[in-house]
Amino acid sequence: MYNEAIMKKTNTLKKLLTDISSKDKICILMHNNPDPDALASAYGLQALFAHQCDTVADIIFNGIIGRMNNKLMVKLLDIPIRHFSAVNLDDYSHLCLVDSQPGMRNNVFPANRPGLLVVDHHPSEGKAFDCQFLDHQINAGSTSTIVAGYLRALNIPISRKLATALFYGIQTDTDGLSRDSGDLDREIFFSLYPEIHPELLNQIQNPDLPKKYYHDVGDAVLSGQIYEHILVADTDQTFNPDMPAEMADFFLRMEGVEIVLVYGRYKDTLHFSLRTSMNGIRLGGLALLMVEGIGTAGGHTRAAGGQIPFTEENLRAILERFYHFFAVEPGQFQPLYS
Ligand SMILES: [Mn+2]
Repeated sequence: MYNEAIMKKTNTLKKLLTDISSKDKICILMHNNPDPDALASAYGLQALFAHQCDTVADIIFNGIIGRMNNKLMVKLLDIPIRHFSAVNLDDYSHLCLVDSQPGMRNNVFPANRPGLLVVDHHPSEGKAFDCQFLDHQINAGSTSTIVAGYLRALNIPISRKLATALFYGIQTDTDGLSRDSGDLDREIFFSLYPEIHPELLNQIQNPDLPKKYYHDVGDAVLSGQIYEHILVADTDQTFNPDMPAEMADFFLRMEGVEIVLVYGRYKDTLHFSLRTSMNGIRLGGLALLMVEGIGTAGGHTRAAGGQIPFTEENLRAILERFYHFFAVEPGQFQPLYS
């Protein structure tokens, strides 16, 4: 599992961490509205600092933990997170960032501070930043894979709850190794499996859902429009900002559907998600194109998403760009449910 490059990187990391002591205050920042991969990789880095530096690093998030699954993950796996608004980053001697990079619009990493560790697998947005240890593996299916790799290489014990978190992080980011993943993801994923807590994982995967959830499902189904293999749906006002992503996954399972766009409003923000089962479309790039000049976006080849301030004009703009990208017209679409 551990080729020379990984060992070399791990040794560099180990050396860097010898300069950190229990007196240092470490902050592990995740991207806004953290997903399971961000949560798990932050949790893993916390274990790394505890073991190597005998210090308790704080895990900080901004935005919200939206999805039921993610809320349960935090609760059941005892991930100790703090909200950005409740801390002052100036109080920390060292800042780390996982599942994102300084300068990206999906995080609140301060522009005037250098990073200690930055670990990510998303394509760079080309902005330079200062950091002591950068591990940017674009071929990794998840940041959890990279962090679990450090723990393994340094023989750091992984608790059952941490193993469950890392396993779930890889599972969700790679859709069970079926998307944007490679050999290292596979090896780490299977090596973690015997160490997870299956009952807790099952609860996280199958949470109780509020009535409002089914209301949003109804809106999405009733609004669905299909043309050939493309489906577009509107969840309207949603009870949480992850509903478009959840509905996009749901619609991608429909026979014959290979490209999905779902959007919906949460408070004053329009959230949208893109999914495809096809090869050769770079949805992350499409998402950036759709929000150009109006919002933020990111993602991978088969899954991506973004946020824009909600106005009819902005909504029209992102839809036009989406239709234009696939060279289709809204008028060609037929209602899914009639
Ligand atoms: Mn990730």
